[in-house]
Amino acid sequence: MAAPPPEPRVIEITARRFTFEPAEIEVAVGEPVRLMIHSADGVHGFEVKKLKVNKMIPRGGEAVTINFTAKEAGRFPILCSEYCGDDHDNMRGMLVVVAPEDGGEK
Ligand SMILES: [Cu+2]
Repeated sequence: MAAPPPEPRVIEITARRFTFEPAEIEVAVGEPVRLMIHSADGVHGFEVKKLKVNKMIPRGGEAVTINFTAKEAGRFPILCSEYCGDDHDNMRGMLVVVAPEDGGEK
């Protein structure tokens, strides 16, 4: 019998002027991840240039889902890609992708 595909790990993120919460997200290379991002105020954006991710986060709190599996380790800045006010340029987060642990459980 075929094994079912692995369930992604769900990470909830809140975008609000002018921050992402949590500001730093850590995932592992090869780990399927589902980001569920919602806005606590107006329109924001969620962009990770290196992963070619760019989604508009609407006002009203409805969650936007982004599924991805990181393929390389590193630190990837998260930007707000929709102008949201005076401190928009400082609205930053960080996606930290770590190499899979050696000797982990199979
Ligand atoms: Cu913003």
